[in-house]
Amino acid sequence: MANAREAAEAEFKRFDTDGDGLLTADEIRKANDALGGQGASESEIEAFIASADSDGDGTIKLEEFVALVGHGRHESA
Ligand SMILES: [Ca+2]
Ligand SMILES: [Ca+2]
Repeated sequence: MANAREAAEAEFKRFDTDGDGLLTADEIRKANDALGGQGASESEIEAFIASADSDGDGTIKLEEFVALVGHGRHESA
């Protein structure tokens, strides 16, 4: 599913506001606010990171993000 991966990469770049190639909790919080404005709680953001952070460094890199959202969970844009 190349399209799903491309969409995930584009979304990752949109989330990664400082462009360092890693999503931090702060960036995820801002992205979540921008997307839905549902005001995710700290624990929800931590749970999201924990679910994606396969190497356990506390941030989400592109391949971790793609692995998470590339499973068909991503909406076609
Ligand atoms: Ca970043
Ligand atoms: Ca990680």
